[in-house]
Amino acid sequence: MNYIVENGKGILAADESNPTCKKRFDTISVESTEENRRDYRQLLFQAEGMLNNIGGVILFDETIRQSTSDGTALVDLIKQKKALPGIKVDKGLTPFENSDIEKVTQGIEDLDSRCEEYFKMGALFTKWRAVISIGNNFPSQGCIDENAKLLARYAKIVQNNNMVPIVEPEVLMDGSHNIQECYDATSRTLKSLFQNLEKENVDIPGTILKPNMVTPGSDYQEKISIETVANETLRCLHESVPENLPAITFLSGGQSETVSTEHLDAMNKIGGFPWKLSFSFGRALQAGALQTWLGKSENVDAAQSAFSHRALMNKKAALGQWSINLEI
Ligand code: 5MM
Repeated sequence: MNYIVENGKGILAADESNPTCKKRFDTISVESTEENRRDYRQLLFQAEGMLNNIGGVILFDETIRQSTSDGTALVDLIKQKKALPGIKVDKGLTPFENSDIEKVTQGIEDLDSRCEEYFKMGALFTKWRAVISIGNNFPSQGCIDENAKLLARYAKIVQNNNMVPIVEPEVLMDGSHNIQECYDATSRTLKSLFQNLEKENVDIPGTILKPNMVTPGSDYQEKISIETVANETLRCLHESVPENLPAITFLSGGQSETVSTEHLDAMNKIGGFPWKLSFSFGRALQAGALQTWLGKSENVDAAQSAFSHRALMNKKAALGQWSINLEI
């Protein structure tokens, strides 16, 4: 597991479910067919910047079974770049107790047998995403606790199957809430998560946390400084995350590519924490590559360069060595 985040390396989250992939492809007017999804993921996994910057890739069920047109398994492309293959094992969201807004994550019933299969297919780590929303009367403690309980049961099952679980409790950026409201929701979520992990006897040194950063909502009007987000995120983590957790790999959650990098870099420059602090970005690693690719084979090289650049920038940020001059 340490390998995944060694020397500033991080994780590429390429585990978009087919509906999410369609949303991303719609922005570049590319049809979300199985072949196009395969071609796009192949482009990413073959990019030069995978090497030394990306320690693990989270795949979706369809992708772990796919091969290139010349018959190379996509899992093998990842291994050729010295990264470890991982797999998203949750089955998406369903309403929490008939709520219109709050959600719980599905997929626990047959998780054990699916883990057995994924391990045989080469997966070495897994991911389960829970989603927490902020609004007038939520998140409710009931929804937080139910999601935390499921994350803990998931982590235990995965460890029993000899893989490393990534626990992802994502407090969404959607809304106009301020940074304090995000802090409170994140803090309650992390506290409940670690209480439940302990209750389930999950091995914390064998677990990775994938949290949101503590930011205001995406519709919040005031500008909040990079330093404030970095300080509030670290304060929140210090308050709730045990010291024997080895690694925290952030999601980007809708922040732009550069802002995600800047926040990660600012936290690593502050330092003073016991965990490795790195990235497990989806959109913040892929946005530029996707907009460059546009589904055209003649754009593959340029799209790979865009992705490789982002991967390197985030590695620098995970080491606290990023600066804006490197972006040019
Ligand atoms: C890449 O998207 C992942 C799967 O989401 P869906 O089940 O909704 O398709 C998602 O879990 C992702 O790994 C995280 O949200 C991190 O991605 P971002 O874009 O927030 O960095």
